[in-house]
Amino acid sequence: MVALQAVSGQAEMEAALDFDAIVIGAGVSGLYQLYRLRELGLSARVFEAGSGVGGTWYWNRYPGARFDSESWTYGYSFSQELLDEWDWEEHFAAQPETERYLNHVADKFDLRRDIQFKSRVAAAHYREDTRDWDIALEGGRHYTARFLITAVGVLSAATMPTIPGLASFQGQSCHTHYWPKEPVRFEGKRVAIIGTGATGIQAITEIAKPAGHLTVFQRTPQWAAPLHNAKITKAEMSRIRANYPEIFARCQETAGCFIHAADPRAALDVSPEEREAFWEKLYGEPGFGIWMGNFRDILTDRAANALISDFVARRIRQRVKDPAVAEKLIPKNHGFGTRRVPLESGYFEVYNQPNVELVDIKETPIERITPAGIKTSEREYEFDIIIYATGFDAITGAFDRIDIRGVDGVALKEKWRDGPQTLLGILVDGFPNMLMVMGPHAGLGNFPRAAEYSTDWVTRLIRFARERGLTRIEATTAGATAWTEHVLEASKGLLFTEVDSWMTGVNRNVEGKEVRRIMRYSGGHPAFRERCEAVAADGYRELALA
Ligand code: NA7
Repeated sequence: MVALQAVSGQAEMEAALDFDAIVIGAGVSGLYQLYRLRELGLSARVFEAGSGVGGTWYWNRYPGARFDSESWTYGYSFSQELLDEWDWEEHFAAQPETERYLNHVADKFDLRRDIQFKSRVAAAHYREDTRDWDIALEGGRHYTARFLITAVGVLSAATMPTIPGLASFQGQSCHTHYWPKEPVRFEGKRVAIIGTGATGIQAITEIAKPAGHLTVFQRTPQWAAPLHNAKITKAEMSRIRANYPEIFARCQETAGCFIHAADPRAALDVSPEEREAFWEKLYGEPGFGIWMGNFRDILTDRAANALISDFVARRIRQRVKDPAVAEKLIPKNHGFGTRRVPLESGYFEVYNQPNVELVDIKETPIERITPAGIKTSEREYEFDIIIYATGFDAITGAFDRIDIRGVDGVALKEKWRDGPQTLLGILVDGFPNMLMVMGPHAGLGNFPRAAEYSTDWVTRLIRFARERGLTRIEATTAGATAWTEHVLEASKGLLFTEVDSWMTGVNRNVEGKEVRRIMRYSGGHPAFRERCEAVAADGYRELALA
């Protein structure tokens, strides 16, 4: 009797809400989360800042944008019908193909009717008396929901450099993330690009082809390696389709949910000849094998890391004709794989073209953007177009840009000032009923594989709560502390923690993001899932449920 009353009380509370759940973001994880919430019979609304679905694949339309995951490992695995009907065109699909795929998913599952486009969430405040979230859009409209689900992605808060004079430039300029839908014409144009991360490297390679003249402003060179992309033939697609169960099973076994798993040998276990032959093979193969399928110790052992770095440096020297330019393109301040390895399709050869110039801005720093172009400490350059490939306020940036407040009005941004604290990258103590799909301290890697798991875990938790008439789900402080400590422990000994990059949360264009932090779980996906399963199997004891 008591239980029945509790449930009917809950029904009244739900009726007063606009939605059972509000999801922020209609990208890879937001779309799938909506699908799962509908299956549970929940009323849900997705707020999406863009005018279409796709998140990363809606925004990043710059020339050359593509993922470095094998396409056939990137698609959703939850629907056999979808797997049966979708043919990937390339082994590593470019942005237009992935955007088409995500639109196909939205249409197939009729997702659009619950997505509100051009709706950027400005604030989300938890209300203890009603155990719900009050969500405000830019422009002022408010909505309420029991659950707030963030599906905001990890690289969605783009950052412009803090260079004086940015607004004074009279030509065209754009951050790669906000690339226009209309084609940009480069023929005969003097083009500048600032930034040589994974994005800059893709964009430079494509824009160098049509541009009249391209000047690349490089602050830090990268250990880029070949992608080896190719079209997928009909016969290959049939083989892939027949192998989907094995492909997805393989992705479940590897640390990063890719098909590539570390070789069990240490680099110094084998002879120099054997090592060289193995690295030649990896350098000639498609995808992230050279990073994730390499000897097990290249990312932990300094000597092994120095050897692979030397191998890749030699390849760069072979590919770039001017030895002085080649030296500028070889990283000196970090070893191979300690930052995200950009995969490229002819990037280094671009510098053999007569219309391409490399400016090392460590030697001659940019002083300001001028109405006509860019002034370095050495000279002034004139441009028609300036492209900013300057990256993102990664992982926590998208959260920081929303005024998220939990119990007693505590701001999430404040709570995470010295680094994220979460339970499983999904829950935060003090922020009841907020669930993060692919939040900080979750495992990164092949995004959709990890996002599907996170979404399913979140969905199971919501089902558990609703079946029991629970209206308040929160990580306990002990649970969040234990997970955060585990995340920090798992990153010990990994060389990437000694290097500034978006993976260690460093972005000097953003105040407060100057120091390195542990932003993601490095223990590998099998261990991550094991921990998540243990929490669920234990009746969610690391959560306070009411
Ligand atoms: P990244 O990898 O963060 O790269 C940003 C680039 O922009 C990098 O070369 C930076 O140099 C450069 N940068 C940033 N700010 C400045 C200023 N103020 N002046 C000069 N140069 C600057 O972002 P991406 O978009 O390339 O890639 C992000 C991820 O998206 C990628 O890893 C994929 O997973 C998808 P720095 O290295 O900091 O010296």
